[in-house]
Amino acid sequence: MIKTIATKPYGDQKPGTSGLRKKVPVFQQENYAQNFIQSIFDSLEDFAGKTLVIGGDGRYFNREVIQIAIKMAAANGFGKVMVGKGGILSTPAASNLIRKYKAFGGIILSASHNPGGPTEDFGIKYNIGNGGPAPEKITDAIYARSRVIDSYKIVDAPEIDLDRVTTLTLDGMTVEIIDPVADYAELMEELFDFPAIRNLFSLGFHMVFDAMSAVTGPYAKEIIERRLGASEGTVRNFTPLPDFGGHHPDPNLVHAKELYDEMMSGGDAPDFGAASDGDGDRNLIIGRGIFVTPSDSLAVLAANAQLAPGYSKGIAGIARSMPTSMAADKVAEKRGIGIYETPTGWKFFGNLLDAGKVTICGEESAGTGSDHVREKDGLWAVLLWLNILAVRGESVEDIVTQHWATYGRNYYSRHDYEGVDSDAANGLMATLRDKLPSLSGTKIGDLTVETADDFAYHDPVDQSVSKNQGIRVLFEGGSRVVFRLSGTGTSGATLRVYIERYEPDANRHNLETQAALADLIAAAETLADIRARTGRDAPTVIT
Ligand code: VG1
Ligand code: CO
Repeated sequence: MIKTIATKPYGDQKPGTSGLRKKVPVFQQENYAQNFIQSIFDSLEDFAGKTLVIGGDGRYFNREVIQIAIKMAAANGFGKVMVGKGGILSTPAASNLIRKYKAFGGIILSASHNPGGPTEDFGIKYNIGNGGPAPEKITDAIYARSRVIDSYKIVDAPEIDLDRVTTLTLDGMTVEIIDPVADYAELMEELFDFPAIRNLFSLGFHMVFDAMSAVTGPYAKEIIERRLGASEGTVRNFTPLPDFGGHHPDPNLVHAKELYDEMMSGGDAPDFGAASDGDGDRNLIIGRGIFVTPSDSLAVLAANAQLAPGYSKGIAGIARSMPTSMAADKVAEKRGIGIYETPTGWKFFGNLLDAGKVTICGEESAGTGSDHVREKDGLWAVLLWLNILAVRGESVEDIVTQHWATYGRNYYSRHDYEGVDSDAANGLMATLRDKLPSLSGTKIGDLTVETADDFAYHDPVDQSVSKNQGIRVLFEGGSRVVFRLSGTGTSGATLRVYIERYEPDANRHNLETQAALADLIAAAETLADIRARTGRDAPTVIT
């Protein structure tokens, strides 16, 4: 039976970089999740009888919201929902399902790399029929709707058993509980040379993968250990836990420090270390003795993708988010293929991928992916690396060093100041913005500002314009500093400062990154007065 329930709008349901993210207690307010889900449905057209994919990263509150979403989908007229068993679907696996089964769209429950638990983070994201995150036109409509919503529709029914693969009917709608891993694993087998990778493992190649007690555990177990024959124990922390074991499921050098230390431990270290985040779309790549920055990883993967069967015809072009280093641009220039610079967030890659302008995309925040789905894909990146390592028969360090020798090295680092007072962070950005017109030609230490602007993106496919996407200061010689505020945080503001320096000289490719960037780090402080404005002596996280 369909019930229409009266509700009152909340004013704060504006989706950020990747969906709506709030603390769990915020989501637990009366009808909070229901309001947002109904606002999504109210912003869509012509979905009667069609299919909706539903799943999440298994974090605290996942199961409750999945029950709500299924019952609301039935009440709103969807014909079918496909739900990952146990409520589990990694973000890239959900994207694949939407595409493969030509679903109308999908609801993904995740706050990605943010911690989980009763007082931590939760999130809801809507993906469209191409499998990718809803573009701004839709997220703006959802937000507008959420501000005036006065009722939602839900089917009155008992709890649905999510833990058995089965098909049932709910008030005329089909509910398919599916194996969350099978379709995704099949896609990976199509893209990569599994026999070559199996052979690599049989020769004693030693890998460790940290699933960070998050969603990739079951995927990595099936693919890396069962299908590729890596020894049992290769995949660690493989059981998705509602609170990720109390950790941040963020595969960076701070939150995956144990893995990093192991990989840096010398001659006995594994050949290859990797990790993925809460919802499985990010990746961390570390070779024995060498951390590969996500920006470098994007460039290396783009330069070598043709070694994997799925990309044997070559790639059409590369897209990167604006703050991502320009290492990928060097590859594109040399290959004579397109290079696109988009705002932060995967939703901006969708049009370029759909139009066939690019094959591989990446972000400095550890996101890499291709046209196989419309989300970034952590395990995909790990498997492409494995495929390249298997074919080239060289170490990660050798491959990266040779890459730098060929293209030059883009020293790169991101400094995050988390949990900063919002007014202070906004003040810092506003002051910088005001300075922009007068910056060209200014000298800071030995650096001279060439240009400075507030990045605006003109989508070449649908001509939409997105403004205020980050302040970038470009120095003579190709170095740059970028400032922007995070759109995924749930308390206060996070200031991100991105720092990059290009070094063509191979004799200078062995510097310590922070040292290589020291003059630019100092220039960022001079430009933005970070210490005084944030009250912080140092960044919270350096990646
Ligand atoms: C961050 C990253 C961005 C990424 C986004 C979602 O956004 O910088 O590159 O696409 O997270 O990633 P922001 O606005 O906080 O800088 V995930 O893995 O949290 O879906
Ligand atoms: Co993520």
